[in-house]
Formats: sequence, structure tokens, C-alpha cells
Amino acid sequence: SFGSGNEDGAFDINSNNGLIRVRDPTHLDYEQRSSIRLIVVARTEGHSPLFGYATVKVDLIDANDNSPRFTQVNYATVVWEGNSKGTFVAQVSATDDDSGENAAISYHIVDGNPDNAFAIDPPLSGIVKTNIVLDREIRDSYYLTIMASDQGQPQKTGTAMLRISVVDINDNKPTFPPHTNVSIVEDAEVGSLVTTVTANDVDTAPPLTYALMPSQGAAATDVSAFSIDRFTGKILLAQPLDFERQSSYSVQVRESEGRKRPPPFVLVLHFDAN
Ligand SMILES: [Ca+2]
Ligand SMILES: [Ca+2]
Ligand SMILES: [Ca+2]
Ligand SMILES: [Ca+2]
Repeated sequence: SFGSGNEDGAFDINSNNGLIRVRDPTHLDYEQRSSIRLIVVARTEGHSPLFGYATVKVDLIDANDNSPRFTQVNYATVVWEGNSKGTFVAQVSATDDDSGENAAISYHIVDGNPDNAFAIDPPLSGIVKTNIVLDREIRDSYYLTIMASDQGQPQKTGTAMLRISVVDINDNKPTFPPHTNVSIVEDAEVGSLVTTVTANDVDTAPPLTYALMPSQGAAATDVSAFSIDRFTGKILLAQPLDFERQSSYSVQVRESEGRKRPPPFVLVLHFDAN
């Protein structure tokens, strides 16, 4: 019989031949205790029995009965576009209650990674890095599914999500629509709308502003005949026109990011002589 160590009934012992067997495996958990010390009592039969004692130490072998668990189910981070490949994005981490190979965790991106935009490098680190140069104008967010796998048999896994928002930088130049000529009647009132000129910029910031400037080769005074709303690009007539005195004007519109980038948009105004 057992003297001690089997209070939970994990084992039984054959009282005739001393064979010890597992009776209830639910009490054998390496994570609770990795070895068990049983005191076995032997007793002679008869009126005045004699006793003998032995210690049996049972070492448990770890079974892979725990899955890796991430410290968070959902991770979120931001990363700037335009950084070189290999830029740090985030570090994810999982734990495993087993031991040895059964708790040796490697990480893999298993979904949500178009163009292999991200990589975990090295795989044991959980460090997520960029694997391409990110471009917010192509894709502004990613939603990665990351798996943690232990090395046990059978292998166990856990998953977490990592949301990555790509932050805009001002890496695109504005573009103007093709140059057009605009006509205006001679007797148009001062303040009337001549045309609206706006450039396109795929970045979100900064907001563009506009200014008028003289066209190359045209009279600088042409600019003073018009005014432009610097935010909307609306061009208004600023002084009365006289067809006999001047029959056409040429001005350029410059946007705020184009200072070093000629040529700006050219607007040629013709009077409608009617
Ligand atoms: Ca275990
Ligand atoms: Ca495990
Ligand atoms: Ca821009
Ligand atoms: Ca951008």
C-alpha cells in the first residue's frame, strides 16, 4: 500500500506483487509537478506484522498539452511609408506552459500579407519588419494573422492579429490637369469667375495652395488683371478688360509644392470679342 504521496489517487499498487500503475492520469500534470515521491509500505501477514518502507520517485515526461498563447489577441501599430526594407514594425510575443521543445516558439505570418510586405525576422524573435518599401498611396493598412508554433509532437499553435496602419509622408508631387485656354467676355464684371485651376496630389497633407505668377515671355502685368483664391484655385477677374488695349493674357498658376519644379500650369486667356 501507499504510505504517502498518492493522496490524489493518481496511482494504484497491486497489494500482492507490488506493481504500481497509473490509476487516474488527470492527476499527472508536468506543469503542476514534474516528479512525485511515493512512500510504499510492505507488510507481512499475521498477528504481529512487520513493516518495510521504500521510496519510489516517479519522474514525469512533459507532454505537449499546452498551446502557445499570445500576450495580446490583437496588436496594433503604425509605420511610416517610404522606409527601407527591414524597418522594425512591432514585436509580438507568445508563451507556452510546457517545457523544452514543447515550449520552443517560432512565429509566422500566415495571412493578410500581400506582396510579402512584412516578415518576421528572425522567426524565433517575433519581430515584425518591413519586407518592401511601403507606399501608403498603394495600400494604407494591413491586417496580419500571426501564428506561434511550438516544436512539440503533435505541434500546437496559437494566433494573434496585428493591424498595421501606414502613415502618409509627402512623397508625391502635385500634378495639374492639361493646360487649357480660357475665354472670357470683354464686359465681364470685376470679381467674376474666370476659371478654377486645381492640382491633384495623392498625399493627404499638406493642403495645396495656389498663386498666380507671370508666364514666361508674357507681360508681368498680366498677373495683376486676375486674382486667385489660394485655397480653392478660383481665378477671378481683378480689373476691367479692354479688348482694344489688350486682347489676350497669359498667366501661370503655381501650387505650393512646385517651387522648384517648372513649368507650372499655364493659363492663356482670350477675350471673347462678342
Ligand atoms: Ca505539458
Ligand atoms: Ca506547447
Ligand atoms: Ca504631395
Ligand atoms: Ca504619401
